Amino acid sequence: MGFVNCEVKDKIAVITINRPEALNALNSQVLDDLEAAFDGLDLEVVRAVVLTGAGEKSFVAGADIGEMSTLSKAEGEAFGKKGNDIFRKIEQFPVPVIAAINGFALGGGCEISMSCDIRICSENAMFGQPEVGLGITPGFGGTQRLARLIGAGMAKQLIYTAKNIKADEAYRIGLVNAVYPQEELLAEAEKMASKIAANAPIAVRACKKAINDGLQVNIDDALVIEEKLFGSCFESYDQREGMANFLRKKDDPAKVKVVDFQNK
Ligand code: CO8
Repeated sequence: MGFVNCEVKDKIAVITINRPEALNALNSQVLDDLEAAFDGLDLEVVRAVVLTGAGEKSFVAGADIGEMSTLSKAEGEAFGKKGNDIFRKIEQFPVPVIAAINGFALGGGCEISMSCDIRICSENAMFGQPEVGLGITPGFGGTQRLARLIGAGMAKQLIYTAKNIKADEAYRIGLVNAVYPQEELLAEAEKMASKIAANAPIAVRACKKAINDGLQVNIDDALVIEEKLFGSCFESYDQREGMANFLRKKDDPAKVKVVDFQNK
């Protein structure tokens, strides 16, 4: 599909932004292709998604500066909304999305990674919000998600100075969960995705929703959200079988097996 490749194997989808000649910069077509790739996933099958960029140099080097350079105010706002809508779709995607950041994650590249559930990166990764140096704001969610992820003080420093940071600094401030050699990154992302995919899918989805929705409200309302999602797991095959397996194990350790969760 155009600028985005999607491969599904063993319950995991790997979505690759594929515009390496422009360091995978996000133009309107890339954004459309990305949305189509997520929309096209069969959630009866896919239990986790890995999002990465083509090549060894860049994850995503930002929104396409050429395309943005002549926009009017109204067009700029519309372009910001287009990115925000798609990134929000990724953030709210029913199954977890892991960003495997294999190089530059600048501007919209850092922002798309922040709409994913988990970020891991290669040693050559570089993060930053260079927008104020271009005369704009981080308009694909950067002013909101960076502060929520790493705290307002550090987010303001990165955004106001437009200074790029390397992988080790991104790890230190909690922007990424782990740093790997470039050649190991995708395998590590797929390994993590497989681990997620082996757990009860209804429960994993409920956890994502509980964390995301709960963070938007006060703690009392958040705990009600948690209670409802906790309750929603019961009477499922996966809950019955997951717990029965534990009880069988107590009864007779030889009876332990890996539960084949069914998503039902
Ligand atoms: N947009 C368009 N093209 C790009 C972009 C980009 N963001 N980044 C790289 N490219 C292109 C280059 O133009 C070049 O193309 P060509 O070969 O045709 O000249 C090709 O990719 C390779 O790039 P370089 O030759 O520059 O590669 P270097 O290794 O020398 O440099 C850098 C790599 C440091 C990553 C450099 O390319 C760079 O600084 N890129 C721009 C990074 C940036 O500023 N990103 C933020 C963009 S703004 C943004 O993302 C806003 C998001 C919010 C939007 C809100 C909407 C209103």
